[in-house]
Amino acid sequence: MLISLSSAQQVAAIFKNGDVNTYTAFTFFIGTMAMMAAAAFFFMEMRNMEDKWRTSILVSGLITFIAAVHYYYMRDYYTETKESPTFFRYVDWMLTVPLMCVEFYLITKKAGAKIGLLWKLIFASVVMLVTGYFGEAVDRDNSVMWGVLSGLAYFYIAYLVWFGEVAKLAESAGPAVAKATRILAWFVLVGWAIYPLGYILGTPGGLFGVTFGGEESGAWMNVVYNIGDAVNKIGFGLVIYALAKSDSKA
Ligand SMILES: *C/C=C(C)/C=C/C=C(C)/C=C/C1=C(C)CCCC1(C)C
Repeated sequence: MLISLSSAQQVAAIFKNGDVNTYTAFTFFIGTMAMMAAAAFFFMEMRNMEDKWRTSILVSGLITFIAAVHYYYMRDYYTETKESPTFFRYVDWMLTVPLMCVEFYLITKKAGAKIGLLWKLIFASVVMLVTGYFGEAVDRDNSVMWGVLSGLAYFYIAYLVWFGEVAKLAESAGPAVAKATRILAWFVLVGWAIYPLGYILGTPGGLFGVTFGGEESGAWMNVVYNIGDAVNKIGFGLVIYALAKSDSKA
């Protein structure tokens, strides 16, 4: 059964005693539902689009569907153990972030994007996530170094979509694609920056050991990541959806 009784009880409990555990469980729960709804929406809307946009909408659906499944497991893991579901989190990201790179490739392909660009984006995202995983789960003592390495790969992706090949191709692909790409570039710069914030909060001594709501900052890491995922996965998909829809009408 997808929605266990305990989830419903947890949701009810949140409004009674809002501590970090209940907020975390709540955002996992809401995250699962939101990702499921978004996936259903994108899959259903596929057939209302012109052929050339169907793959892009399919990829938006896959990103949110994969996230929904991982959120289901992460919520379970978290409520059972009260520990960060780091492994599921990174498996999710390893699947969904490269798919976001595929989105950039697909919308600039019409302007001549080569497969090499896709591999560059995917390679950078894998470096970003593997180094992040090392800092969070394997070699925690050196989390600052791993975080910096991960950040370099992140800036490279941001560079490609703001000023590099992606930006240039999008400019020559017409105003609709150029505009959508600029919005997606903002997602990468601002939306994706939520994650290093979560990482810094979750790193021992991160943010100089500040506390929120009586908890050490690290306790809030999953809330921050869950907000980031909702903004980025659903928002990203909706930008692609709006682009495909306006172009399918025109
Ligand atoms: C749907 C999931 C997305 C868009 C995940 C994106 C994740 C990042 C941009 C993570 C970036 C990180 C850094 C830039 C430094 C610290 C380690 C990470 C992995 C949290």
